[in-house]
Amino acid sequence: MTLLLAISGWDPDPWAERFRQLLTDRKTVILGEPFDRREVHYAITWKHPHGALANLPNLAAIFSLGAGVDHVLNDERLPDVPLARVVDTDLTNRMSEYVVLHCLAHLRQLLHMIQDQRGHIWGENRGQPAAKDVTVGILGMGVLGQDAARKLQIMGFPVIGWSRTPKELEGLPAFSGTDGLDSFLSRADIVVCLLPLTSETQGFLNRSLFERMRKGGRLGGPVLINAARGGIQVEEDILACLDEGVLKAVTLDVFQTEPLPAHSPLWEHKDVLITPHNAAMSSPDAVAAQIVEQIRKMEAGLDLNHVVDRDTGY
Ligand code: NDP
Ligand code: OXD
Repeated sequence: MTLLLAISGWDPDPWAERFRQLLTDRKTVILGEPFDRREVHYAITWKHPHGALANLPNLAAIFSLGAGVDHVLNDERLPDVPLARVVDTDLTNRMSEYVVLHCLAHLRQLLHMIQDQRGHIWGENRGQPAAKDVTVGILGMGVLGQDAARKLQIMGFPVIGWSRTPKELEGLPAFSGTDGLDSFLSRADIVVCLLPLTSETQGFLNRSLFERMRKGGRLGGPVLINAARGGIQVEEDILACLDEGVLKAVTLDVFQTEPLPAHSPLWEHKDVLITPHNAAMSSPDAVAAQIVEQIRKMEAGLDLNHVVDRDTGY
């Protein structure tokens, strides 16, 4: 039985090494090495080349190395076998660190502080709103959204959430669906996007949404943080809305094209914080062990965890 690692954009070697350590009774191959297609029972993917998982007659399951699976589902030749995604404590904690970091950065006006420092300006008279006066709204109240919400509450932020289906979350006002979106947007000073990229969320962070975000809050305008997927945002609208004052500031970890092209005006914009799609990296140590556990479960006749619903796309 062979495990096929079909990874692009990340170094496959640490993954192969970890799987080989954990599964000594199997063969692990990296796409590009010679292998017998009939022997492959499991495929492990991060942005695999489209079609690379077709013609594997004994394939039993596909495992995404990321929490998001848009990179898998956009392959039109994807075999019809169960697809499981990553739900991992380490990855969840990393994302919450990122969300808390960037909410605090905007609360404490870090972008202005950096500019003041570069200009040798002692800007002590800038206002300093407290976390309790700034509401954070999280788009996407799944595994990552719920954990980030709890950690933001510990920092003192009032937090609200929005999801596709209605939710009851203790101590956390929750909105859902198209009907609940405007109420959600009108209450949030900082909007954090932790949605999956699907046919419904493609281009969702656009001018129409920014114009419906809360105005006049303690930050002097709405702030957007997108740590989900670049395909959810319309970068042209973000830039125009920043320039027109519709948006106050943004943090972006993900982009329509990655790596973000050197000529993108986002790099230079004074109200933009950029990180290189590293809000929450999958760690080979934690994630490979989880996939091996899933393989063992499957082989014991049990159901896989975290199986993706191909109809909803997440
Ligand atoms: P989950 O599947 O656990 O949660 C997704 C949430 O989004 C759910 O609450 C779901 O609603 C909601 N949702 C989905 N579609 C819609 C819609 N059309 N309208 C409203 N709400 C919607 O995912 P995770 O929390 O594990 O991960 C979220 C995303 O974060 C991933 O898909 C990935 O793209 C991104 N990510 C980015 C990383 C980075 O480094 N930048 C790292 C890891 C993940 P409901 O609860 O009703 O189903
Ligand atoms: C993920 C990611 O989806 O790292 O896990 O983007």
